Amino acid sequence: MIPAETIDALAERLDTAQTSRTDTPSLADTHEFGIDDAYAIQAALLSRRTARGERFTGVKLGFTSKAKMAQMGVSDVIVGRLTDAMRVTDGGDVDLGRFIHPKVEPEVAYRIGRDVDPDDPATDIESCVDAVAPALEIIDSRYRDFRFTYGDVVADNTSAAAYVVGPWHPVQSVSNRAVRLSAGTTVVTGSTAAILGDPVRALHALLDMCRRRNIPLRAGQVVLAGAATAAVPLTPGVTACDVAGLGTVSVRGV
Ligand code: OOG
Repeated sequence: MIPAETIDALAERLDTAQTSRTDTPSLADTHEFGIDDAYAIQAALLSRRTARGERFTGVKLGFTSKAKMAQMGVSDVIVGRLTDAMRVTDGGDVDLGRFIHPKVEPEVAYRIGRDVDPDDPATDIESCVDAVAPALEIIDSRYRDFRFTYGDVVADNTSAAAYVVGPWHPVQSVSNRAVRLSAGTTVVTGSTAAILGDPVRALHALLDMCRRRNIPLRAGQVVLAGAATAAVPLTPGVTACDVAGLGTVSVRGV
């Protein structure tokens, strides 16, 4: 592991990049660190935010698509944390000035219905989830030009920046549902099958990550299961995501 003061210094660098909306070069350009260090930097970064009064509202998974894993040369998902400062109301406005170079991804969200004990081997993650919804995730890498290594992106809270959750539905299978993202004149279509083959697999991958990375999951928290298409730039105007059978979630960039 790299020294604790280096962990803190790198967390501060990422925090400042976000709060000042100024990108920063890849940490890996100047530092050698492993994936455990990267999660320690992420935890230090989130501690700075909770010290400022932000509350955890959930978690997100990344690299859940084969294309993204192949692009990054990894075979594992990544996990980041969501806070109340990142939550945007369905149909609400989001100030684009908050971000450096935001992109948006269509997703599926699950709601945790009761606290999850990751250390209990008998935990059945599917039975801990009570609702499912269409969602949008806004990603905004703090790194220049979205250029990062696997460790970099984990340290940077997996590029998480904001999220919007649409109408909740009783939990059900959402495998192979058509997904449509419209952002200004850009329309992309895909399927929930892009999320590890079936978004329910994201829940199992998440439980495994929570065990390995000591991340608690509490009743009421949200799980963003991963992107159903490639990310597109978030631009002024309405961006909407429709997931067949779950309806639409939208946000207006201003
Ligand atoms: C990293 C985060 C990607 C996903 O769904 O794979 C992500 C990035 O591309 O900035 O959230």
